[in-house]
Amino acid sequence: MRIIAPMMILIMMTSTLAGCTGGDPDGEEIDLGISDEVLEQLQLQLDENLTKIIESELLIAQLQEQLAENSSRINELENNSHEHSDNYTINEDINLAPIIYRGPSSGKGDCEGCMTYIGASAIDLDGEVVRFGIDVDLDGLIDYDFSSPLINGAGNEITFEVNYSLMTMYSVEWDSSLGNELENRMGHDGCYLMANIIAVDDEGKSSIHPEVWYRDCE
Ligand SMILES: [Ca+2]
Ligand SMILES: [Ca+2]
Repeated sequence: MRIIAPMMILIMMTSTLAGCTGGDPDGEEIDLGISDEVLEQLQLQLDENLTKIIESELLIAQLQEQLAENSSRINELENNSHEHSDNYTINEDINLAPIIYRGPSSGKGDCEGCMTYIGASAIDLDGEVVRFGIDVDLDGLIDYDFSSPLINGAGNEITFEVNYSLMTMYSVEWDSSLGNELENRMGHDGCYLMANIIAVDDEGKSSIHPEVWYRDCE
């Protein structure tokens, strides 16, 4: 408000001068040597400055309004930012389930040795797979863990270091030769066996890969 101080001086000066030239209490005019021309100039300057003051006050009011609006917008953005950071924190806490990859092998059983062969692998993007195997009674729990060694049909054993993240052929001592018969379906009969391949991560979260194998029930 730098304008206001000089303006007050101008107002005071003008009032004083007006009083001085306007006359004293006795009604006699006192000539202070200030011409009407000078007074007129001062009056013009005063009017001009008053106009500037009014304009400045209007500008200040507009700026204050803008400031309040900006502050409100800043608060809103800060709140949104906190909300997003909260969401990010929540997302960080979500544990991803393992991903199961099915290998090219079939799950065909070999009932002479009652072995089943399954090619599979599993990875956990934010941890590690601690259990990997097959659920044959469909209760969501592993009944046979995938492990070393691989036992072939002749009973020979191949020992290997188990690494669930690598595609590996596993042998399981489970007779998967029998399935459930689907009959009288207008030629769409068949014999099928269902099983679940399950991977469990280090936080206990599991993934289930459903399998349907065609079998010969005869
Ligand atoms: Ca995980
Ligand atoms: Ca089970």
